Amino acid sequence: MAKKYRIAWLPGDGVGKDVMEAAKIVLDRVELDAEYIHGDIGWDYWCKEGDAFPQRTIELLKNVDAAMFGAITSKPVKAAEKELQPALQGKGIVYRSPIVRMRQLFDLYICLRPCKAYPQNPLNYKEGIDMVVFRENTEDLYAGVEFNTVPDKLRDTLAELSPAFKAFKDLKSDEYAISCKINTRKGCERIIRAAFEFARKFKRKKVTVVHKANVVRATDGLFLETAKTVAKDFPDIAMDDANIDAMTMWLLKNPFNYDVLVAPNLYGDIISDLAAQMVGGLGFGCSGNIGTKLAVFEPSHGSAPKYAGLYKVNPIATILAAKMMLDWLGEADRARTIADAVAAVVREGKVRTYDMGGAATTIDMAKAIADKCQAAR
Ligand code: GGG
Repeated sequence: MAKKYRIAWLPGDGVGKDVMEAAKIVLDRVELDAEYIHGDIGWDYWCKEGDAFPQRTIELLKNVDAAMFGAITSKPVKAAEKELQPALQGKGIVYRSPIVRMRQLFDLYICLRPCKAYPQNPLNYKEGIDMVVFRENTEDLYAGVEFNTVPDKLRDTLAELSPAFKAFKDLKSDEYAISCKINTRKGCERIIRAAFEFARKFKRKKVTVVHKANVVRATDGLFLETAKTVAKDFPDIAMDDANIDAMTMWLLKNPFNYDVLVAPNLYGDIISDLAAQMVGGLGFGCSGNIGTKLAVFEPSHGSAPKYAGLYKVNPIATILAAKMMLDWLGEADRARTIADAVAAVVREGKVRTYDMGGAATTIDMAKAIADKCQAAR
C-alpha cells in the first residue's frame, strides 16, 4: 500500500550519514507513515561525476512531500577541481555548494532556526533562552554572483558608475575578487513577512530586524526599509532593529530581550550560529529550509570529516530537524512526542554525547530518545 508521505533522504557527507541514521531510528519509533527515498548528494558525486547535486536528485526533490538532509563538505573552487577525477579536470567545471544550489533552485527562501534551551542541558549559556531566527535563504552575499578574476568589462562599468570603485580600478584582474551582495525587495519582503506571521501565529511578542544599514546602505537599507513597511501590517507585534555587530554583543548580554529575529542571508547565518551556541551548540542547532512547494530539514552543522563514521557526534540537531519536518507536514502530535522525548533525555542527563560531557554514541542517544517516544505513544 502506498505510504502517506514520500520523504527524500539525503545523508550527504561525513557525519551527515551518522546523524541521519540516528534520526531514522526516532522517526521509525513515532511510526510516521512514510517512504524514505535515498538521494545522492555530496563530495563523492562531485569527485566522480563533477556534480555534487546530480540532476537525478533534483528530479527526486520535485516529487516528494519533504526532505531530510544531513551535511555537506564544500571546498574552495581550486581545491575542489584538484579532487575531480582526472577525466573531468580542465573542463571548466566549477564547484558550487549543493545546499546553496538546492535553496535557490527550489526557492527555499525561509531558513528557520529555532534556538531553545532544553532545561538542564549542561551546554546552555543560560536557562530559558527561546529564540527563533528567520534567515533569508536565497540571495544576499550567497547569491553566487562572484568573480575570482574580475573581467575588464565589469571593472570598466564599475569605474564609470561607482565613485567608491576608484580605489580599485587600477588593480589587475587577478589582484582582486568580487562577490555580489544582491537583495531584492521581494526577497526582503517575504522573509520579513514570514517572521511576522510566525510571531503572530505562535504568540511571540517581538521581531528584531538584523542589518548593517548604516554602512551597507543599498542592500541592508532596502531590508530595513522593507521591514518598517511590513511591520505596519502587524500592529500587534513589536519591532526593533539592530546592526549585526551590536546584535552579537547584545544577544550575549541579554538573550531574553530577543524573541524572533529576521536577517539577510549572511547575518542570519552568523546570528543563528551564535544563538545555537547559547542553547547547546552544534549538537542542538536545527534548521528548516522552507519554500512554497518543498521544505528541506537539516542540522545546521556541517560534515565534520574528522568524526565521520565514528558515531560520536550528537544527533539531537538532526532529530529536532525531523521534528520540524513533522510540524511542517502537519504531524503535530508526533512532532510534540519527539520534542518531549528530547527534553526528557536532556533533563535526565543519563545519556550524553561527548559534546555534553558524556560517552554515549550517536546511536545510544537516538535510541534513548526513541525509547521515550515509544513510552509516550
Ligand atoms: N547541514 C548543513 C551543512 O552541511 N553545512 C555545511 C555547509 O554549509 N557547508 C558549506 C556549503 O556547502 O555551503
